[in-house]
Amino acid sequence: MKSSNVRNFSIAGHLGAGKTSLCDLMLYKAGAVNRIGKVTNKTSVSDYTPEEQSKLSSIFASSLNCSWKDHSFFFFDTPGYGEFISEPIAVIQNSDMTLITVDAADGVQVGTIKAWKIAQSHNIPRAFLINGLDRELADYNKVLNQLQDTYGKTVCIPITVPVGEAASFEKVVNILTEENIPAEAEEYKEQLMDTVAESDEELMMRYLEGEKLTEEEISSGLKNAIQSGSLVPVFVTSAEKDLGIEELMNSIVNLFPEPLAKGKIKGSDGEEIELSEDSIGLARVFKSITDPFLGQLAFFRVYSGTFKADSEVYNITKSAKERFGPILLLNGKNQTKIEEAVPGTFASMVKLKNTTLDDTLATSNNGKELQKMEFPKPVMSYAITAVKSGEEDKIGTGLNKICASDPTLSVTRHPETHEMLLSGMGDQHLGLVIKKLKEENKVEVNADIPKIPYRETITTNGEGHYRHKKQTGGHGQFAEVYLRIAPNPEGYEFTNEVVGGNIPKNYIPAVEKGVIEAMEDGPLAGCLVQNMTVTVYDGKFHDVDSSEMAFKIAARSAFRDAMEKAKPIILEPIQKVKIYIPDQYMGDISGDLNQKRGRILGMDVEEGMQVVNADVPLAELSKYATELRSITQGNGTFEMEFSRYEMVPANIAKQIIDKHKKELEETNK
Ligand SMILES: Nc1nc2c(ncn2[C@@H]2O[C@H](COP(=O)(O)OP(=O)(O)OP(=O)(O)O)[C@@H](O)[C@H]2O)c(=O)[nH]1
Ligand SMILES: [Mg+2]
Repeated sequence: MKSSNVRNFSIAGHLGAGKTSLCDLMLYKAGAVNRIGKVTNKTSVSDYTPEEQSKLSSIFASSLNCSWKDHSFFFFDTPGYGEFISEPIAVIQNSDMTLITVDAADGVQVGTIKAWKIAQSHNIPRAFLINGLDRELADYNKVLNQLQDTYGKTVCIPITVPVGEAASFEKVVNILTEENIPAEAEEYKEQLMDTVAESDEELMMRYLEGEKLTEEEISSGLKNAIQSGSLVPVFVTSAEKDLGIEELMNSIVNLFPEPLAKGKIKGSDGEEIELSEDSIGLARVFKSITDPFLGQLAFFRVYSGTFKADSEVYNITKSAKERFGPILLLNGKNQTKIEEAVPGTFASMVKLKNTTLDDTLATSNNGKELQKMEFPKPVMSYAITAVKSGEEDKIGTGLNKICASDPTLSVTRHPETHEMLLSGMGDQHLGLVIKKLKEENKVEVNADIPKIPYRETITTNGEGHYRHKKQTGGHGQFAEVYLRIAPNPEGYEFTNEVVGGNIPKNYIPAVEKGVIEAMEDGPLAGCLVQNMTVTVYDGKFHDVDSSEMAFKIAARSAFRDAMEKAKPIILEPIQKVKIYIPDQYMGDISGDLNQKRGRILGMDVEEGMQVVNADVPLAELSKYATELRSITQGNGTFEMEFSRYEMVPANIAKQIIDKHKKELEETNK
């Protein structure tokens, strides 16, 4: 197999646009399967997991391959559902081309825009596929215009077009190769020929002189423009009526980039690495799953050189040797073995000992590490607890194992609330993790809304004093501390202004320790106290009875005394939120943000979508992934990150304080 005969691509786009149906048809046309798999009757090669079959929708990216006209296609079908975004992100970043599938009735949707953004931000060339030509409400021209309005009239140009009456298209033709093309396609053909001519002066002369260019000349003239993103070819199909599939597959051969076309890739040190067929083998592990039959399965994309089955390879990231067994090509869950993998191959390997997601594999230990992949931050968390005590460790280990294969998942122990947090992209994403955790580990867990890590601070200066004195049996305990606290927007600072040795120097660290301990358990609601300068300025000690412990105790109480006088308040985390929604939901979204005590900072239009930037308290966002989905019927997404702490309004502060009091009473009972 030669790399120039490989076509590597990803299929992405909005939920239900027909990606998986298209994949099943391509596999059938290419003879990779004997029967057409169908999502709706649970026979799809790509949607093969029980979860996908019960949802009738993709959840995981699936590896697929077939041969077409002496070319090997390596491609991945990805889910359109927004919460499983890590799947298309990992795949798109590692493909040579992204085919963005758009529904012929619904047009550009949030999943379309996401797929475009991911590909564009990684300089991955793009093509559009308008699928569902047969749908009752399909409007090819409207969707084409919408793509052109959004991404450029001279950028998105059809290569294949439907022929016939709008309501009953009977075929799809390639406007570059077919003689009889619809009148309106002539204009596109001219635009394409101009692009071809621009790519090469000699071609330009011959074209201007009226000479007919060969299909090969035309496609090589278009490939550069596609590679650079200045041309985004638009195809059209009906996966239901089997229209335009072969035309699309022919264009994949003729127009999609060759794996080595871009010539280089970024290394982890930011330097470019040259790619070639015969240099050191380099591959990135971009997906890793635990298969019930095969065990740990690492999917990798070969960038350079050739990997051979049953050979020694190096994990550059981990500086470790690995042993390759047979190289597997997967079609969904069906595997075939190959002897070697050339640039552009999507292949997989079982039982690698030291390899995890995003590692670079090489055929020599001189290989350079590839740049790390990028993923969005989680937007929703659950606090996970064990139903049966004693199972905490098992749960932690199980969750860590699941999270290792999905970069948009994380398990952390919150340093302030001490809860075990499972974070991800939404309730369905997290629900799937919990289901898997229960099944694989036979444990029972509770998943609750996490506690908000409120904080406390002061609004004015305060003075505190405490004299700790105890006489018990032998020698007693004695320490006395005077301190001042003052608001400090910069953070925490501790200063010592004790003179005359009233508190000897060696006890000052104990005083600070007492203060820090007290700051971890604020007086209002037991939260972390922040933003103040604490100054110890006087005290008393006793030769025999003073000790570090005594000074710690005195400092803790002196600090509490000062806090009471310094008008303490509760602070809450405020998140910076960016929401993407279609225009028609603007009213509902801003109304909802208002109710959530949010502040809209600005609105923008990006690629035909409304973008709302707002500051919203974290306490109001614990279910936002779910709420946004229901407000927009799945057509909105959002990102968020921590911005700062702000004062909680009085009525809410009261609720927090009362709740804390109750909890204290409960534990003291
Ligand atoms: N009428 C019509 N229906 C189609 C076409 N393509 C797919 N469908 C149907 O649309 C539904 C969704 O198709 P899928 O192929 O699962 O769509 P998808 O893009 O893979 O969806 P996700 O994986 O959930 O993002 C299925 O019921 C398909 O049978 C088409 O061209 N015409
Ligand atoms: Mg699908």
